[in-house]
Amino acid sequence: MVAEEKKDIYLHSEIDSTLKSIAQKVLDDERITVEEGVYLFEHGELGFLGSLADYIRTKKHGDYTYFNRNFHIEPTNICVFDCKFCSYSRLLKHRQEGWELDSDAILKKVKEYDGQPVTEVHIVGGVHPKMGLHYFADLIQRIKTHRPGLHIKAFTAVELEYMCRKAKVSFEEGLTILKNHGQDSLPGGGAEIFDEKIRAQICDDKCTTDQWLEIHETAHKVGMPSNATLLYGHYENYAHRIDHMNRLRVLQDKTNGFNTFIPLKFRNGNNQMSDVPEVSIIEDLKMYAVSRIFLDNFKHIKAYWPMIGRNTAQMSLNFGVNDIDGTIDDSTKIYAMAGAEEQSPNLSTQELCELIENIGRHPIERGTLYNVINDYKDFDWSHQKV
Ligand code: V47
Ligand code: SF4
Repeated sequence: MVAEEKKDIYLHSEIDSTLKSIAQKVLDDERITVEEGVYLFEHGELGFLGSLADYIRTKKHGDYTYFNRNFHIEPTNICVFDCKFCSYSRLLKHRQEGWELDSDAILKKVKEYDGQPVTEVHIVGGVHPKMGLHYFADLIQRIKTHRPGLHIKAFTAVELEYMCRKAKVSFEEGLTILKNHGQDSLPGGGAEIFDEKIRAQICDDKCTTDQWLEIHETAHKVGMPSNATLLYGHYENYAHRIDHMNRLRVLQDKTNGFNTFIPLKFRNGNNQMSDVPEVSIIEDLKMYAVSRIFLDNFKHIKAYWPMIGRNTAQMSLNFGVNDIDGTIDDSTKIYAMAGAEEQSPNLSTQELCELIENIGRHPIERGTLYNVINDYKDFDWSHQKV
């Protein structure tokens, strides 16, 4: 549908005057305010939010839908912190239930992917008191030396804050050391929810909101881009979600260092918040759509399919999402342990591409920084199994 026809839909459908004026702003390429963001969550029905988000996505990306080929390494699930939503970590006192991989074991895992066409390794885990900045810097260097072309996306701001504190270095010094040893970028985890009161309810002992933002700002300054997440569907309300996105939008205006925004749905399996019901798929789609509309300075919105399942991930592509990540195997345990949709996340490249093509989009394998690696439009799969 061409943009002009779409414009008519927004302006003539049965929506109130505030929603109309928000739609008009979007069509005029104007930024919406915090109050308008909250209004969209509270009063925008799903179809309306979807068309608005899809209009923006189409304008930014056309039919391109991205995925990448990566694998995850989780060095340990021992963690000094005690986030109430976490199903994965084992406190030090329950150490026997945890795992700790030393540097040789991690390098061995990297070597298992030798010869496979992966472009990224994603390294995150619990915050282990004995695995410090210099241990990880050395590990990164060993991985980089072994496979120089592999993009290393590693350590959440939570891990980084702890590493720098223990090593008694500033964030800038710590991040520069890691960068000089070969780290390329930061993942978006640990953001949870920025509102200080809700954050204290779900994770009161780890890095603060201000520290999370400072670490990402510093990473951007020293030349490492990063992602951002938001954990939704627990104690927060719509205003908290918009406040979170607004703090990201302000920082992105300053640094332009964020690649992608990833809303993460709270899953209630096996954690201290198991009494909190999970939100519906409608709410998931609303979250994607409003983030696409609100975060005008973020180029990409990613749905992490192992968490929400391949069907919801496919639907999300009509609600502003233009990237569905793409782990190639079941190398991450974080979500399976929380009751995520995909207990053994494994989609072949062909399946990922079909999922994208089945809704009329154009599958693109990307590198971490959204460089095009392979264009899979109308790819002939009969000769190749990848
Ligand atoms: O910060 C933990 C979340 C995050 C639960 O940057 C949970 O490309 C839901 O951020 N229910 C870490 N979520 C993972 C992460 C991530 C994942 C994929 C890609 C990227 C990227 C980043 O996982 C944590 C927390 O928000 N998490 N437990 C749970 N029960
Ligand atoms: Fe530790 Fe991360 Fe789990 Fe929090 S979410 S307890 S920091 S592993």
